[in-house]
Amino acid sequence: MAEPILPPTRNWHFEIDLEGIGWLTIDTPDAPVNTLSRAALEELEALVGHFEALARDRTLLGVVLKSDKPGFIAGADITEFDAMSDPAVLPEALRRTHRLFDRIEALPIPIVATIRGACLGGGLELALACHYRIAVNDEATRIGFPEVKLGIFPGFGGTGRSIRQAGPVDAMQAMLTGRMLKPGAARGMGLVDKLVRHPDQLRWEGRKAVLADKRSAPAGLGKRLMAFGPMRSYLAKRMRDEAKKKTNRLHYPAPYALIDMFETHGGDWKRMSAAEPDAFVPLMASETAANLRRVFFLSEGLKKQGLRGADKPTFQRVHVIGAGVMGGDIAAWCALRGMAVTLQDLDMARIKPALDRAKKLFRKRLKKPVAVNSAIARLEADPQGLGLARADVVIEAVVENLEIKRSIFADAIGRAKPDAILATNTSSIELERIAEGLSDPSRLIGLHFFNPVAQLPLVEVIRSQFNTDASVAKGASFALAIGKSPVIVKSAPGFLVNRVLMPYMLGAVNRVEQGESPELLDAAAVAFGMPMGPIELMDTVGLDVGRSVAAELGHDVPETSRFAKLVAEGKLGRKTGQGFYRWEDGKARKSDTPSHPDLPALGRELVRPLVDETERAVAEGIVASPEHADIGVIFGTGFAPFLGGPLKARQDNRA
Ligand code: T1G
Repeated sequence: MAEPILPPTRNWHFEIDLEGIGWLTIDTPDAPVNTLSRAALEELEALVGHFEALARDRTLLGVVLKSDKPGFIAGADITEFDAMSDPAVLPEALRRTHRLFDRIEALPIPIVATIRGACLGGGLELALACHYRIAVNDEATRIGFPEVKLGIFPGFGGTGRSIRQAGPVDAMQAMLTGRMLKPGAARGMGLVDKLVRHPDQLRWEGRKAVLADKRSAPAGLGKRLMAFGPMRSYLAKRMRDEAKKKTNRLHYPAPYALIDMFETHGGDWKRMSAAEPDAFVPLMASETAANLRRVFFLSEGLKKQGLRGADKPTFQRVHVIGAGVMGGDIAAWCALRGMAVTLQDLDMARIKPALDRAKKLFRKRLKKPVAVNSAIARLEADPQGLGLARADVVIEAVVENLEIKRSIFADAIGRAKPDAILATNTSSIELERIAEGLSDPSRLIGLHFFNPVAQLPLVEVIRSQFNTDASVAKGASFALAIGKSPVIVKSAPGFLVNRVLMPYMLGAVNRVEQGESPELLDAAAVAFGMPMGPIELMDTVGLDVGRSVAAELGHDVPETSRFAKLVAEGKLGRKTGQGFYRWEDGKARKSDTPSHPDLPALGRELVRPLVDETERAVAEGIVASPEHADIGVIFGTGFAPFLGGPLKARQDNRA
């Protein structure tokens, strides 16, 4: 029926059907997702030249841009960014893409983007240069500008075009947060024009849009108002204040550079886009951007620890034993992520508070009552432990008591499905000691979650000497299935994260004992790039917990120390309202920070024991590679992503 009138290139396939509609398919070879590599853009340039000629001949009525992969386009090709960062190459490359997108927009025939799956960064910028956008309204479709997470902002004209379509408030918000929007939200903002329910409808709706010569309207005056004159300065100031609460300009310059650009040029979308290349180049060439790219690839690499292809397991039912803070929150998280969960504890009174917390989480994250209710229905109180026999994954999170854990798993191994994962969330008992007592010790792995479960992306998958590669890989697969990032860690005291945190926290506590100000130390760690200072962290973790972890790791806390005294007096930190700080409404009350000539240098000093300990953990083979240590410590402690991880920071002489 349809004939390819232009030979397919490496990345594109184009054909015109009998109605005169052109179908342009992107298919980046050898990659799971489509990207706009330099080659793909050059090939597109040639194609657009043909479209111009065909439109003049009236042989082409319009073009539908589509992907046959599960995703649309995941943006520019990040693997090329190191090479592209060269200031001698980048500005011209960007301007060339700007000219290409401008030519697409200037075509007299309608160009319609049909979107399914990921439509991100440069992919969204290309869609915005088309005349009309149709997206599938499903769970897989995500639309957004994740560039800030890579230390940059949109560079293919997207800063201006998103403001044109969505108005400055929503567009800047999308670019500054990097959030991936659901199709409904993108439609509400004006980044997308029409939604369909199913990918199969894209073809029909794309055709209709071409035949009707559909053209998306820019944002109305009401939305654009904030881009004008004094309103724009006001908005820029508000956005800057907001950014300051979250990031330090010295560490993450991209959001601030984008706001500056908006303040100067945001009144005219064309000028905004035209200003992009000059502001973009220094960001792309920065150490921050290089390190954030490293974090992206390391994080993607963690997915390879799971089982893939035909071996990829599916998980439907999770049984959690222990409805305390960790067990309850793990159960809630699994239910949030679509698993059917049974939560077991001795009686309903112990399970109820966990269910209440879960409801709060569901409301906060899912918002829509239908979604909230089905998550609530997926999480079932199970005081009898009936769910265990049906579960694909059994997670134990009861008190840290060896005998209790042994008896739980002795029972579980007899009743659970033979291929179910059996996992303990212990953070302090050696995995081997729990496993030893079992009829098959190879069945037990560790799945170590972090508190708060909903916020920390890391799960340490703990491997005992009895485990096989396949059993830990299955554990990693489960972590991935619930949207967490797994790092496989050898069973050893403190695993990776607690082990490296403890010397950092205790080092700071020691300095407080010697009279230094907690406020100063915390401010220094934050100035270095930590998300929270070590003293505030100790208060947050709980001084009793901190002390017992310290003891397990062989760190001495003298009875006469202020730390030991606070624990003895029940001043355990945030949870009791008093620790090193006094706590009110979940916030530490801090006095003014004493002045210090070089806060970042002091921060660096404080962080040194953490970096040293990470080096030791790698030397002892606790994790598979230095890269796993870096990403594990970033995801488990929040260690400065812009430095690329503790070991990368040391290598760069930054820690
Ligand atoms: N470039 C290169 N590789 C990419 C890529 C990209 N943009 N996106 C994904 N990959 C690779 C990834 O490394 C992994 O490879 C595989 O694809 C993922 O497959 C000028 C500057 C799209 C939501 O930041 O968020 O456009 O490890 O099946 O889990 O403004 O990847 O398999 O070898 O595991 O379903 C902005 C980042 C670029 C998107 C898919 N774009 N990607 O997740 O996938 S900046 C991004 C993602 C830009 C312009 C600019 C996710 C995903 P490997 P998968 P997934």
